[in-house]
Amino acid sequence: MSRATQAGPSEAGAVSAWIALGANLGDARAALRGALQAMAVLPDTRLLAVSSLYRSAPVDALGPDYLNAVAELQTGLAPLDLLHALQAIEQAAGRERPYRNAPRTLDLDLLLYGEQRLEGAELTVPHPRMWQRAFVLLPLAELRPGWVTPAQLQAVAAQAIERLDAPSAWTR
Ligand code: A4P
Ligand code: MG
Repeated sequence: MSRATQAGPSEAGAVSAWIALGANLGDARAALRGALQAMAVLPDTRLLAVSSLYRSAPVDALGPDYLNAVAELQTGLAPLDLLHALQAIEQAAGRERPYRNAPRTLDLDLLLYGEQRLEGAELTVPHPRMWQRAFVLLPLAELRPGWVTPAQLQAVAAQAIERLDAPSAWTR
């Protein structure tokens, strides 16, 4: 795990948010690195920590293997404002949505927003499918040791996933 130490925006009212990063089209590693840089400069937000980089076989999807990671933000943005900011970063990376679970240049999903539970037309938090996915739980467990349980990790143990790079190796 890499944890930033530099001072950021005011922490009053800020919340920790965990973001799943994924890509399986184009230069996926560059897309994920670009997404980290873009999230780090969102208003009232700082990048607190980044997981290792993983390669994973598509889950409920076809196409090439994915690169996946998880990042922790501290943000004063409201949940929907954060979602819209993440969607703008996806669009800037050339994201297209021809059909459900299509291969993508960049996907940024909001996994957790503090302790909040939200169920709206645009946003469900915690992300409803996160517990079924090794490509989410393994990197998240790096950033929140003890929060993801051994039983939850065991439940996704059959999924094909490989840790490629430590945070310091892929984010620099
Ligand atoms: N939405 C609701 N809640 C959220 C949330 N917590 N975070 C809505 C992000 N978006 C949320 O998302 C569709 C709609 O979900 C949005 O309009 C938003 O309002 P999208 O990004 O357009 O499409 P998507 O990412 O394909 O949808 P979804 O449902 O998030 O897909 P999944 O279930 O995340 O699956 N296999 C591997 N190995 N690695 C992957 O990264 N990703 C998927 C995508 C499938 N298989 C994969 C991977
Ligand atoms: Mg998505």
